Amino acid sequence: MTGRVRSVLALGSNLGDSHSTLSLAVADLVDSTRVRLREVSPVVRSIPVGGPADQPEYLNMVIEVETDLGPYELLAHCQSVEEKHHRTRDVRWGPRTLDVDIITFGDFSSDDERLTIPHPRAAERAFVLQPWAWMDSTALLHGRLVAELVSGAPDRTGIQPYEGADTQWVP
Ligand code: A4P
Ligand code: MG
Repeated sequence: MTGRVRSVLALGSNLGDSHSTLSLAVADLVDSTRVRLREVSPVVRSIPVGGPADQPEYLNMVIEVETDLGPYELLAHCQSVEEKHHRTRDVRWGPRTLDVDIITFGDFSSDDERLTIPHPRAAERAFVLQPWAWMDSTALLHGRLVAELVSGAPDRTGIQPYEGADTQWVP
């Protein structure tokens, strides 16, 4: 693959100071001449999907970057940023200080377990789709408008814009 490719990355956090973790992680992800930031979504609060009961709510966001890294190099870069923010992998879908997933990578598609592109669960997850649609109302996933996919996502009612740590939210 040559040239620069646009890629959408999804970030999530539900442990620690999630808002500052997300801000620092965006800065770390684009702190490279090889990964440029193009767009940033609003941060949303979201009800946990799957995983252990009683885990805290998440903050989620997406960004669009432009990169000349290959897809596996970008995955390694995302994982190094997760490590930097003390991500440990204990429980699948369990609480985490930082999760960074590659949602799309240009037109590239792959069903490799190590890197599945587009991300296999993104099309049904409002915590990815809603911030993405707010960032880019024309975005497409699997040939469908992301803004329309949101309305079919089971967790869509569990999403709201993040307006600061002190705001009350009764979903
Ligand atoms: N991997 C394969 N494809 C990709 C990809 N496109 N991007 C592999 C990133 N990684 C990919 O990921 C496990 C393995 O997936 C990696 O080794 C990589 O090679 P992980 O990050 O170690 O584990 P995980 O995140 O616990 O698993 P997974 O399957 O990525 O979980 P999901 O599907 O990302 O779900 N609810 C709310 N409200 N907000 C959230 O952010 N996140 C999850 C995690 C569940 N519920 C949530 C949220
Ligand atoms: Mg992940």
